[in-house]
Amino acid sequence: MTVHVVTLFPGFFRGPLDEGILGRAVTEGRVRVDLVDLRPFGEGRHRVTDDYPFGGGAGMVMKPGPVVDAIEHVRRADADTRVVLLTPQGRPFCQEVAREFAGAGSLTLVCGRYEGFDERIRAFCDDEVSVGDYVLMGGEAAAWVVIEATARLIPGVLGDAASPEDESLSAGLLEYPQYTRPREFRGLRVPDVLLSGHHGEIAAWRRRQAVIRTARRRPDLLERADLSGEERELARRVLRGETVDEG
Ligand code: 6GU
Repeated sequence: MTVHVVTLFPGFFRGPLDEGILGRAVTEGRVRVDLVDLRPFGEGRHRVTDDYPFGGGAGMVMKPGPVVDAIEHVRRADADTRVVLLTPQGRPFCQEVAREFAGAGSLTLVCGRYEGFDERIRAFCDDEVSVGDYVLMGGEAAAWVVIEATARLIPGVLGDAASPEDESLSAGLLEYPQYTRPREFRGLRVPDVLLSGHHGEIAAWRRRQAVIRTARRRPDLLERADLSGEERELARRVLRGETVDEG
């Protein structure tokens, strides 16, 4: 897949792109990241990209001209790219949106700095996403989150053995507890079932733990989770604060 990133800070992405799994995916040609510096699209001798808000108020606003010129520059080279504005006002980015983006072939992530974008920029984008209900100083860190979550779903990026979508996550649940050696650490033991070698029992224990953990920590996820009747009842009991068999 190709990801174009429109940004005033292309250097933000260079270090992380040279490292780790994403770096390898880029080297192997599975992911192409095209950093588009917004500065040359700025206006006047100083290549200005922001200005004072009409009507007054604190902070600066991204000017429409430079941002839309940069978007059109990308679209001329890659007509089918999906242009996504990064803004706390966008639709919440989640695993489902990452899946959608991974299937898109080409994405253009538009990062802003300052207090916001001129409203007219929105008409030139296909989508808007937010990575959470907090305010960042700019869209770059949000763009990196989108790139990470999306790229790992591209076939081959995680290597052949790893499956990018864990079963519990794709069912809309939190991950079950994981353990590795040693069997006992400072008096804390690994649950016996995981040492039993009974794959059916292990799978059942993990699924049950995922349901219990989701009910305790993220009850908001339960509504959309893919649960059996029995699992729904287990979740309801956890929510009511009843003691349940943890297996
Ligand atoms: Cl996408 N951008 C900025 N600037 N802040 C955010 C965000 C995006 N998502 C959450 N906070």
